[in-house]
Amino acid sequence: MKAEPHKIKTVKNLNISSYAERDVILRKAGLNTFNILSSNVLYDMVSEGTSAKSQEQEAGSLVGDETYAGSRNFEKLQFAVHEIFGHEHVCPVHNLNGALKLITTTETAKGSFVFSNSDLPKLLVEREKLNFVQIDYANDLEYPGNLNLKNLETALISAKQIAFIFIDIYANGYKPVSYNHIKSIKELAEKYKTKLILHVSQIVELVTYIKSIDKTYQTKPIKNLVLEIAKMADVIILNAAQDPRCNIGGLIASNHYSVYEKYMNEVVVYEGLHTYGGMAGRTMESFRLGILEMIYEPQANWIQNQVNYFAENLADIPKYIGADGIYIKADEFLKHLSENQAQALAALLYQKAGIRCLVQGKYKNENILPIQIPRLGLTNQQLFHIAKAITEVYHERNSISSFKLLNSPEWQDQAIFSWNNPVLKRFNYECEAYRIQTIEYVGIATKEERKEIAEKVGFNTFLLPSKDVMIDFLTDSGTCAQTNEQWSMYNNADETPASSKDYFDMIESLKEITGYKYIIPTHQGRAAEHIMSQVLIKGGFVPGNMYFTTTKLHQEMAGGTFVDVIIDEAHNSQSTFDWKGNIDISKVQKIIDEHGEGSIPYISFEFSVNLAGGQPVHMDNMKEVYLFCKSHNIPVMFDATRAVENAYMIKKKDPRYVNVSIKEILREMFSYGDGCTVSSKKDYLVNIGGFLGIRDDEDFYTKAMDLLRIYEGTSTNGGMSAGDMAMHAEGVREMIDYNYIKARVEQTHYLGNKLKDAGIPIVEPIGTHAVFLDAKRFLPHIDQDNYPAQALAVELFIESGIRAMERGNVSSGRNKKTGKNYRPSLELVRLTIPRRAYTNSHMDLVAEGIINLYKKRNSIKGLTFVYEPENLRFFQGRFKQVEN
Ligand code: P70
Repeated sequence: MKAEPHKIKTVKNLNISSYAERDVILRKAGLNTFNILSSNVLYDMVSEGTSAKSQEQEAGSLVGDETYAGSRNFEKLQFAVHEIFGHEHVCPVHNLNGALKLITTTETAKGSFVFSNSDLPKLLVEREKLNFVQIDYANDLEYPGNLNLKNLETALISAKQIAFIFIDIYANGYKPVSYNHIKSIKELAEKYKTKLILHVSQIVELVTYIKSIDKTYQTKPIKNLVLEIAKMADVIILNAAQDPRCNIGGLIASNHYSVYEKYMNEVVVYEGLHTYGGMAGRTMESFRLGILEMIYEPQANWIQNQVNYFAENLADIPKYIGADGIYIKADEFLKHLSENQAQALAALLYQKAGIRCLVQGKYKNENILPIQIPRLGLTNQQLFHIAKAITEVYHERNSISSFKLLNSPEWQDQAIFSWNNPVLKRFNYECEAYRIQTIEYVGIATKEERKEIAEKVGFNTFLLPSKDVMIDFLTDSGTCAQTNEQWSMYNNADETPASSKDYFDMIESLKEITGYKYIIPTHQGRAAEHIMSQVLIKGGFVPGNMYFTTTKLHQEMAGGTFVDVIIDEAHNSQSTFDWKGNIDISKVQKIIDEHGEGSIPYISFEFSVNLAGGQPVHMDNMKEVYLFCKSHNIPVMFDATRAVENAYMIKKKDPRYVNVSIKEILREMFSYGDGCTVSSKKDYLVNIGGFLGIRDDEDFYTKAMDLLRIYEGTSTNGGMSAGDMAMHAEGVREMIDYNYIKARVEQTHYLGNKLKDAGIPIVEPIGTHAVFLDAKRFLPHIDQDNYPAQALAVELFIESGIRAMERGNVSSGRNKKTGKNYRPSLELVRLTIPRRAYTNSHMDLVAEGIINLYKKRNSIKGLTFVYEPENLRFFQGRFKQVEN
């Protein structure tokens, strides 16, 4: 897969600092990046313990059996280890150090030898008075971790007593060992009657590498190769914070009971009991799930793809490509420095762009600087930017002329340096301002399977099971990823039907943005529409800038008639006017001329108009409409569901607002209205919720509150849980962040521009929340009564697993009197982009799928109804294909 086989579930906001701030921070840290506080780091480029977890792993950390002995989590962990590694006896440890300690302290024959391909166990081996011997490498270009077997055998022969052979299967993170080599070493271990201990923390990365360069293994599942390799060992040690993507934890496993027994007895001295080994129950549960998940092929391939992508963007840089990132040859990068090249480069990268890389272990003059990628934690867009920063530093490398040690440290983390204060070019950060915290796997069905599924659900994308959908662009409603801050608010909420602090938090956050006196929470947007329509409409006409299904329905249920007053350009999918959401005041004047101003209960004014293609309203239009309505005593009620996207477009396109904050723009927008209904599931960054805002009309407020108590919930929750209100309060604070909203809208534009450049007919300008395919131009051979947009949405799913929504003839329904379809001017497929949930790699995949489909568009068939509900038929309708 060319994109992540998962979407984003939760995110962690990044810390963006200025060049001047970093200068101060770096000095304070003695130019040693280890000592920089994480809250001052933009990108922590270390792979250990930093990976994104799956939502299942995250959930696992809530089902810990926190007991001293015989934890359920340990039992389950044992099963997973047996299934994936084939070893029966498991000794849990608190981390990799714990594992190294056990394998060395259990060797009681002092002076016996440990032979290794990595210096990982060296310190502990020597502390235990064993002899550590690092065997020479074989200089194998593909497998630089392979040893010179002759030298190993000679060493084995000459050693009086051998403790074990230790093989790090991906030595130092960039020296992989081959399958056959491990086999040969196992044979030697048997021949010389010693144990082979494999360090398998990056075994999936090794196997993925082996598969990518060696045809023999290409078609072999990762699972099988992992099992085969692990079974060759007498003992495996595993760091939970590597391939299993946990933050801490580890284990030792073996098939020999006698070996395991020693560990089991020793584990109580250093780690804990043999059934928890220094890990919390919840850690074992996340660990277990991580072990089961890590062999998932699309995920393993994605991790490797990212490493390769990162490396490709660092073409000029002297480096090794490793298991989890790239390893810069700092001594070549900073050739002109005579010492501390890796440490100096780490300082430069932090100063440049807030990137933190580490040099760890015993202090020495280090020449390799690892730049590891937190697994699943970053997007390719971010990696691209990081690579760009590194490349810029490479071109500016001569700005540094010295990097001197000022103390005599034993360890790298103790070192303090001074330098010549190099001055670097400023680096502009233009990326998602968050990193990925947890992920949710997406559906992976084959094309053939999808074909069957589409038929089964009557060619209606609303009826597709989400588990079979790869990229879900059905809606941007309630589908956004949450931040850690939102979750912590949720967890801290006071659940009560009475007055919770969270209710007040939500209300105050919205008063601050809208400037309205009354804010009434509802469970979602249509509930607010219902209440407002019931209070304000007593017959008459409700002008609006294009209909929205639920809005119009509630107006009609209250006895009103919707009248479309959007400017004509909005109905032309090819018009490129920037403000297609504007209201044409002359159309409102016409209603007044014909029926009198008293016939209009209010004007329904939507921001960033959904069904026009996500088109914004100009600030002057809001002002003019408001002044016009005021002079006719007509209230202006906004549908402010996508207010922030509209505000962003104003900032971007109206030169008067370039330096005005999103919050101030919003305040001005809301000032041109008397109230609003909102589905908070969109711009307000929550999965559920909505509200009704009223500027100051007390009578309206009192009546609305009565209905709220009848239809929704209590007066202080409106049918929302305190947790959801707490998340909402935080969502409002986050939605006005310029970096966030910019990345959000620009992602939509990124996809739109890709399609446009490929000649795909889309609605222009590109919307803020969605890209709309123009089905009339995409499928000119299908008559509108054979629902081209519906047919296109279905084919898109079959072709590439993308789920989109029809917004055309099916959605607009039939004229009840004539029985004929309305045949609206816009016959569209909406590709709606959830907030913070997908990456630009997903956008690339979607664009590719649509372009492929466009090439075979002539083979796409129209549809007819086989089941047609009377109301909102797009939700439940079923179709069959017709011959064109
Ligand atoms: C969408 C969603 C909801 C929505 C909206 C505007 C501008 C109000 C609402 C209702 C969900 C949807 C709803 C009906 C048909 C298809 C999809 N739009 N105003 O995907 O809010 O859903 O919270 O009750 O866009 O566009 P709520």
